[in-house]
Amino acid sequence: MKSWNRPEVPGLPGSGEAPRIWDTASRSQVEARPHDVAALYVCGITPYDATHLGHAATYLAYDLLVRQWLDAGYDVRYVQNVTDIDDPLLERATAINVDWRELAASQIELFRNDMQLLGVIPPDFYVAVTEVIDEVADAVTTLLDRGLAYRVGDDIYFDSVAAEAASPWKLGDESHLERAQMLVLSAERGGDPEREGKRDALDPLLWRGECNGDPAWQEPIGSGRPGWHIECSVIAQMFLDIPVTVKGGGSDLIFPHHEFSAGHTAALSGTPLAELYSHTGMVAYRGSKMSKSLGNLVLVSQLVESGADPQAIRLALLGHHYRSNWEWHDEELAAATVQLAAWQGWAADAVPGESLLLARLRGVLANDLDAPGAVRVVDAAISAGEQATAGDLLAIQSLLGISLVGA
Ligand code: 5CA
Ligand code: ZN
Repeated sequence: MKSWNRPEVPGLPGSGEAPRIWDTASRSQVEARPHDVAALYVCGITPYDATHLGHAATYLAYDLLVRQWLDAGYDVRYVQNVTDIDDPLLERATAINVDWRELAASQIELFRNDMQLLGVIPPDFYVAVTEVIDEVADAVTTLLDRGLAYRVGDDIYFDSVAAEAASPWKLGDESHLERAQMLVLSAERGGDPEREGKRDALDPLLWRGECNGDPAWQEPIGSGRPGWHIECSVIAQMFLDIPVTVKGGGSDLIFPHHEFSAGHTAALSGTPLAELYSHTGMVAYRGSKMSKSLGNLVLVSQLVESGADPQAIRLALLGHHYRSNWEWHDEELAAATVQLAAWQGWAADAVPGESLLLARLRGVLANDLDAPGAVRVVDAAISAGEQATAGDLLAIQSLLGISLVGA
């Protein structure tokens, strides 16, 4: 599928370092040092109610990671999926009486526009699940053949216990959750621990047999559609060498989604999915996590329509560390607009010359993508009366994605 236009990312003098990123699995900061190409897989949207500021903050985090890798001289291969067939999308389409394909297409287009406005680096491969149904069905066949999947009625489930015995994967290695917590989260996040006939309550669905007139694809394993975790496992393996350097997404995906995507991948390939599992914090609004199901959304497109400068939205988001859980307040946009104007005023007087800020920016960003620290570096230079240089503006554009050149 087409993604969106790439922002200009100027090359900078010298080179930065591979960043140290928090790894959920090892519970430590790990240098995200690619062996050859930096391979990044980030879980994409389920296309309805896009693009809220929580989505934007998550994709901005991985945009910063890509910028760090580019600055360190690595080639990057970035893959993002779109969950364009899943229960919540179908439910919404039914509720508003729109064809699910139309709903998905319009929301994906909105997301592309928003990402482009925010200057987010696009994935090299932007892949919808509906583009890879045959490959998902093949993977499910392989798991069935290996005795790592089983049927319950027309549905097919992953046999977690058998997969643990047959692969390097262990349930809980990534999330470190107790089984009781896993059962609760599974029920909350699309799983069905109560379903009769499963070998283990946590076993996730790989293939949903056709039911209730829902969309279905005719495949040798039966007519149906993919489960959730298998899509990211299959797309990652199709487009990237496994293990990928970083697998990313919001912290609401740690369990069950990322844990089981890793399980499916290990069961299919014998190899762990990723070297490093990275997760972003959750953005809240009016007291709760911003989410489609609660409806407490602030959409990028609405802010832009009401006159916000997308660069001010970006700057507001950069002011929060990607791993923190934080709450959006309406005043943040006004504050970031003032801040952006101060940066632009400083930039307007730039003189030719190298960047005096570059080393400082590289230093803070290499430390787990500390964007708030990088923003403070610029603010401090401005308050200290440091003269802007052309090099500073390029450094800010390249590493933070805020373009002050010609502002
Ligand atoms: N399609 C699946 C992933 S395969 C999905 O979770 N889609 S989503 O539309 O619900 O979320 C898209 C991305 O935004 C995910 O990485 C998710 O973790 C992240 N996300 C969702 N809500 C928030 C939030 N309030 N704050 C930060 N990130 C969020
Ligand atoms: Zn995913």
